[in-house]
Amino acid sequence: MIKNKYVLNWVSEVKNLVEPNSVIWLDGSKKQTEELRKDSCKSGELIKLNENFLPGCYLHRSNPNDVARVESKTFICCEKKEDVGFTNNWHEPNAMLDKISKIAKGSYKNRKMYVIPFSMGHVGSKFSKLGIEITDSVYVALNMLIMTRVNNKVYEIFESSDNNWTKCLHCSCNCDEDNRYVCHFPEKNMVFSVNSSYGGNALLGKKCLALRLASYMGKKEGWLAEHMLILEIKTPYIDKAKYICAAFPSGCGKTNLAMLKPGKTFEEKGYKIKCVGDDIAWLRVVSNSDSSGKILRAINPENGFFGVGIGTNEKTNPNALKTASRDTIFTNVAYNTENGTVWWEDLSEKIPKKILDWKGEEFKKNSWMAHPNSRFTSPAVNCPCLSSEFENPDGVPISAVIFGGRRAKFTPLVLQSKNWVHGVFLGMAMSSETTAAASGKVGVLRHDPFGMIPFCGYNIFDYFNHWLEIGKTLNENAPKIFNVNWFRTDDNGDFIWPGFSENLRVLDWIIKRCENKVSAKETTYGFVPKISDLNVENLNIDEKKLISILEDDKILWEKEIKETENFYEKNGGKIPDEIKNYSPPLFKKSQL
Ligand code: GTP
Ligand code: SPV
Ligand code: MN
Repeated sequence: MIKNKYVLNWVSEVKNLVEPNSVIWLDGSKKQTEELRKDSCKSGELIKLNENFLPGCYLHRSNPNDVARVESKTFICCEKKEDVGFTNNWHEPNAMLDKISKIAKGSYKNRKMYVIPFSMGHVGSKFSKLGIEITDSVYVALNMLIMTRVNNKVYEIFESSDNNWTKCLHCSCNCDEDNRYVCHFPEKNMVFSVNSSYGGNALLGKKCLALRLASYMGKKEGWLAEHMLILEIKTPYIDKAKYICAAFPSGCGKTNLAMLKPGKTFEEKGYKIKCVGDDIAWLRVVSNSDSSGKILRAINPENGFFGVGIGTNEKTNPNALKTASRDTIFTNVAYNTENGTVWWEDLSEKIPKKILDWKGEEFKKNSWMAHPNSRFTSPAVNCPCLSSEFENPDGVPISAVIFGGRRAKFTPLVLQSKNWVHGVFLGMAMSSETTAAASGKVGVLRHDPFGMIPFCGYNIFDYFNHWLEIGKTLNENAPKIFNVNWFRTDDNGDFIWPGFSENLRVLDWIIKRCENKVSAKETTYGFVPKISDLNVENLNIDEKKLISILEDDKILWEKEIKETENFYEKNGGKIPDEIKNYSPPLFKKSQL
């Protein structure tokens, strides 16, 4: 138990509200975790998988109405509506607190209340933030134990942390969709979520704290909380490892890029990729150790991966499969009843003979066996390519920032911005086809600036300006900014670029650009590779098609810029003057 009086007061206040029959403080110990796992198997919340094939692994089936984040039920509750901007749902805080407290009242009756003190980021680092999640779901508790740092050191640091931590209250209730709310109270440093126990709605350290509230804190304190992977890359032509951050919207390839396994051609040359993070990055401007000005450093605040099942296999992402081969909770995947393992579409060519779908039902033709947003929750330490810098409390220095998304017909394979300000525009101009990570239609093109549309906890126009300010402090040491697109399709709807391990060819060009080792073709809208500079050795791709995705289409950009400007104006804002007027002028005045 923690003795900090602010902590005790809040825990007791919550206890009075939710009325549990017992309170259990989680400490992350093996013994306690094992007890929770046993309890959850008894209650049916988890199914133990075959210890020989998947040691320490469990299957969880969520309520079929509760399979993804629900953006329409996600609110930022603060005093002034204009503070949340057009990308968030706003609600007056006290009225919302009243409403959800009524829903939560007595909802832990005959249930246990789990109190989970956690650290996002390395315990005690200046990058890190503390939180306490209270939940009545043993599934949520076990996920939090994987995704965040929960240990004795966290308990110690809480004693001297006064009120400086985030309150995260989760109530399973009866999973009633109509009364589902995920509410953030930035001014109270609090998250309160009811009637969903799924992923980003319920593991409150993740999207709620580490993005929505953290982005708000970052704006106030001068740093950035981003929906970004962090990867380490070693190339034969540079002695030191380099680090790249990449922001892609949900379901657009962060985990896959972060765990990329180089193909034979690159491996033999000495290329290595290590993973620092796969979903969230916290970035700070700090003085460089050799006192050559300021640089951007990043940490991954999480301690595990909440990865997408579908599409993950031995070919596409062997590192993720290894990561999920022990001590993992699988959610909404199919169950191979013959050998007590799991399955999802594309995991293997053949569907296992004896299988139950994600709802626990028999095989049905033309229906998903695993849910499209089925996930694995695995500890970071399981990852065979985890970077040794994962545990560096000072983070890693960032050389390049990449933006990207799913665009079947627009934006080239890779494009380098002309400078930071232009790079911020590329982030603002991001659009992507929606995926199963959030409820709603899949494959609909929508604006998703910086991959943050569901996650920026304050006015997105202030966020754009915050990015511009960060660029000014970094000055000439600012990372180079790029845009990539692995998802261009041909007339048959097939992906043109083979993706996955082959994406290293693009990373290679990006690093060479950062190191001034390669020139580029300059277009009005950025720099693209000369075909001779992209390593296509042993790559099986039609040259004409490759050329088509390397080209930067002027006409489409003109249309896109107009559309982007209209979109922001329609929503009561505008492209910052700095972008409109910056020098050298990349866009004609009439275009922006
Ligand atoms: P969130 O966890 O929702 O934030 O997703 P993410 O951005 O980490 O995406 P992830 O890496 O899990 O990939 C999502 C889907 O895209 C999976 O089905 C992948 O198989 C697929 N995918 C990832 N990278 C590529 C790629 O390079 N090409 C193609 N065609 N598909 C990819
Ligand atoms: C995402 O949707 O971007 C995810 C999954 O990473 S969730 O944790 O549910 O937000
Ligand atoms: Mn994500």
